[in-house]
Amino acid sequence: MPLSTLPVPNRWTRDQHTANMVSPENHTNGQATTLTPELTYFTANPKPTTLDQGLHQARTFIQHHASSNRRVALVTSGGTTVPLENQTVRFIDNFSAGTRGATSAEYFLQAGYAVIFLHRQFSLLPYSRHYSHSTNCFLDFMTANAEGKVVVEDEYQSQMSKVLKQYEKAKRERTLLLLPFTTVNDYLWHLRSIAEAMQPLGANALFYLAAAVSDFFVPAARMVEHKIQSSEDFHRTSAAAVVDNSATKLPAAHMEGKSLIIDLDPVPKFLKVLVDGWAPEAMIVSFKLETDPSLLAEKARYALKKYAHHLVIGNLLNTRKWEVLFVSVAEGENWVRVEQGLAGNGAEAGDDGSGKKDATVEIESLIVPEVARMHVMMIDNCASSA
Ligand code: PAZ
Repeated sequence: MPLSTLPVPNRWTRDQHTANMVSPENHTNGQATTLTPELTYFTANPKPTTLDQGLHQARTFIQHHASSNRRVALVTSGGTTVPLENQTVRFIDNFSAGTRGATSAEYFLQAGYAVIFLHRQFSLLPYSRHYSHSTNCFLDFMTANAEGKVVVEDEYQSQMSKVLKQYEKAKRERTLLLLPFTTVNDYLWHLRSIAEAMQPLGANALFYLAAAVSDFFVPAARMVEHKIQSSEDFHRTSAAAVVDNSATKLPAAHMEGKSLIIDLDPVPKFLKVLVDGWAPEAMIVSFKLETDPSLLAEKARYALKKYAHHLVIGNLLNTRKWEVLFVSVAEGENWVRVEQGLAGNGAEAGDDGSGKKDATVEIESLIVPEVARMHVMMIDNCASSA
C-alpha cells in the first residue's frame, strides 16, 4: 500500500472553510469584522482541485493517531510556484529542494511522531531522498549479479537496508502521510485545512514550517487565462485578457512593448492566523532564511515577536546544512551546529552553493530532537496547568 493510502474517514461532515469564511456581512459581537487580506484571501483565490482528497486522507490519518495519543507533526517542505497564467506555462519558483523537510521528517518519525509531509510535488521525500538526488541516482547503487538479477552493490547493502527498514516501518505503522502541493495557493489552502483538521490533537500537534513559501503572488483576479504572448503582433488588450473583468488593475503579468512586466501582490501573513486561529493549542515552529548574516538573528527575533509563536529557526542560505539559530521566548537564542570535522562526504551529496559537501552528520539529527524536547515540555506544561 502506498504511504499516502489510508482507509476512508468517518467524520467531518461540514465544510469548515465555508464556516470560517468571513463575508462582508459577517459580524463579531455586533461589530463589523475588518476584512484583512488574510480573511479575504480564501474567498478571492480558488480552492485547489486536489484539496478535498488530500484533506480526506489527512483527517483519517489524524484520527488514527489522535486515538493512540501520538504526537503528530505537520512538516512543510520545498518551494512554492507562482503561476503567471491560469493555464500555466510560466511561473516563478525558488531554490528549495526539500532537503530540510524530507530529512527532518525522517528524524520526527524516528522520535515517535506521525508525520504529515506537505511537500512541493517532485521535491525530495523522506527515505527515497537517499536515492533520488541527481548526484545520488539509485541506478548507481545497483548491479547485475552472475544470474543477471539486479541487486544492490555490496558496499551499499547496509546503508540501503537501514533506510529500507525505516521506510517499511513507517508504512506498516502508517505514520507517514505524503501530501503534495505545487503553487503558493495550493500550499495556503492545504495549510489552513490541515491545521483545522489537526485541532483535535490539541498540544500534541506540531507545525514545522520548513517550506520556502513565496512572499509574492498573482491574485486570481489579476491572472491572465492564456500564455502571455511575447510577440507584439499577438498582444491582446490587457484588460480583456484578465479572468475577472471587474479588476481595475492590469493583469499582474503583461507585456509592455517588448518587456514582460510582473507586478506581484504580497502574500498575506498567515503565520499569525495559524497561531491565533487555525492551531491555537499546537506548537508552531517557523523557519527564517536569510543571506546576510548580520540580519539573521534580528529577523528571527522580529518574527518571533510579531507572530507570537514558539520557535523560529534561523538559517543562512550558504550555511544552512551546518548551523541554525534557535530563537524562542522560553530559551532565548542558541546556535545548533554540526561539529567541525563532521562536515565531509555525506550519503547525500548536494550543492548548497557554499562549495562544501553535505555533512556526515545531518543537522536535522540535531534540530529535530531539540524541537521534540521543547514540544514535550510544552505538552507537559499544558497538562499541569489544565
Ligand atoms: O529545502 P532546502 O533544504 O533546500 O532549504 C531549506 C530552507 C532554507 C528552505 C528552510 O530551512 C527554510 O529556511 N525555510 C523557510 C524559508 C523562509 O520562508 O524564510
